[in-house]
Amino acid sequence: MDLKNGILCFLIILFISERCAAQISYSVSEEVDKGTVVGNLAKDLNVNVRDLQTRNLNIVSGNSKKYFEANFKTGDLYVNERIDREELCPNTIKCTLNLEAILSNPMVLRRIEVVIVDLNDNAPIFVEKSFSLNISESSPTGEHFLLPLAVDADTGSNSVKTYRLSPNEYFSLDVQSGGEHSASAELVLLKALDREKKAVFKLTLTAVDGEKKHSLTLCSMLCWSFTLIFVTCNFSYISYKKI
Ligand SMILES: [Ca+2]
Ligand SMILES: [Ca+2]
Ligand SMILES: [Ca+2]
Repeated sequence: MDLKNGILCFLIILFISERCAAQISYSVSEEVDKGTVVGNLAKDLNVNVRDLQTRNLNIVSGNSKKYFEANFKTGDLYVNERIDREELCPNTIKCTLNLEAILSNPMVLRRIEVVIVDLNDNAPIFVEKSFSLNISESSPTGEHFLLPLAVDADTGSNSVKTYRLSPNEYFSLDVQSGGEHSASAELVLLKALDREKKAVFKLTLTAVDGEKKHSLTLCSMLCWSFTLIFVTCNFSYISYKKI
């Protein structure tokens, strides 16, 4: 590359980098009402509100849905479509929507990142359609038994945080908190079994998501549970019940 071409490349890169200045970052909760303001574009693009129209502000994204629109009277970027984090970013912890704001005369291009904040809007569910657990009456106390995991479409603290077992004197739960991941639980035998005294145990395992302060958590706790029937003989049975 000769000196002339090198200078030309440098000037082009300088021009592009000036036009593509720092990214604008916003965040908004999923499922908010249409019209919810995300941020003020006029302020963040550092232009007068009336210039947004005269300079043909265009908001571009790679999504088929137009999740955001600009209000040319106020300069606000607002929510234009329902945003469902679970539909947009299934099985991912961080969810972002990337946009570009383009102004003409002179041309300015700014990248906009909108972080979609998760709400606890999904209850944990047990995927297994049937489950049985046969326990020998000779099992020693303290023995652990694997239990089915519940799944929750939400993420982080809105996912499965713990499990609860209906009160009984023979079994307890050993719950492994998964930190950022979903919790898991094992059944622990507390007391020696005697098939002649009691052959079937009906216990309810409940998956709990989020934190108690969220009203939706209460719904998750009450809405989903299933009944396990433990047997000490060959008979086994399970039924789901919606409380
Ligand atoms: Ca959702
Ligand atoms: Ca959610
Ligand atoms: Ca949840």
